[in-house]
Amino acid sequence: MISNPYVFLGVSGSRDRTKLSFVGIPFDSTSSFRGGSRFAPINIRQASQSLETYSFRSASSLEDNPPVDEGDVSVVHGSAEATLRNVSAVSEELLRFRKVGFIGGDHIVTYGVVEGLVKALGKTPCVLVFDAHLDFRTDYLGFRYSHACVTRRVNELVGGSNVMVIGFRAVDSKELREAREARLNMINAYELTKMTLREVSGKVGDFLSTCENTYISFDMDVLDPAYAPGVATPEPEGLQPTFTIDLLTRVADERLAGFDLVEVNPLVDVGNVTSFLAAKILVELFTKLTTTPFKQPVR
Ligand SMILES: [Mn+2]
Repeated sequence: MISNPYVFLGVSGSRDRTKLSFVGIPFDSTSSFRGGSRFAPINIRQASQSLETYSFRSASSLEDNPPVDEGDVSVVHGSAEATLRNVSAVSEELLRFRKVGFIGGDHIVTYGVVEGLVKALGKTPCVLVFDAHLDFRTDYLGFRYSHACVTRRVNELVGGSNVMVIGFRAVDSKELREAREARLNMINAYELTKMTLREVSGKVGDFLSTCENTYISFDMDVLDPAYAPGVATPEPEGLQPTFTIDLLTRVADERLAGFDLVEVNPLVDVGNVTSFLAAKILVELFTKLTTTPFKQPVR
């Protein structure tokens, strides 16, 4: 692990008081369109310095119990395999005893986190993916460990009926067909934007109803590029922030072992708005988790 000049929210929490951690994964070697998400952990930390810690959703503040900023995973630029081994080791060790927000980095880092979680649990969690893309290709440009294949790889780890992807609107017809064949649970953006919050959370709740442990992977590009332009692969007609944060905080209950937020790219951002929104999402999610009774992952 590598420590940083900035920590999330400007102050790192006490390990005794809080079982929440913040971990950066500054790796973007599989980005195929516009690289730069390796700078997201430091930028989101910096943006967070100016945010307040009170959440009206949770009627609570992170002020007294901010997450412990563990620093960044040592990454190996150019090697997804070597980086994922490090991510998996950190994830396995931390997720046994703590709930962790992992901040990418490009989306492939999710594979390492989920692999570590499966080892920590000794069984498979349910994985809820927010993403503009299905990321269900067998390989992309010849690489299996690419951001464009991550949901396929996660599906191989935990099984299709244990994965739900919501908010997607960018697919090719072959990957859509294969996702259906793999029994992936899906709510695309076109369906989702016509549903009420109650309808969507009901559908997600049904999917999670049989799960002992859950994990959320949040790709920032699920949001509309008007709100989150600083991402590696923007896709128009996305979700709105308030609706999305309401949904996220509703489904993040005591079963949530950990989550990630990936694909913020400060190099193509506009006035840092994407990093500010990412930091806000983290404040809301972490606050929700501090107001939820802590439950050790079920092994
Ligand atoms: Mn994506």
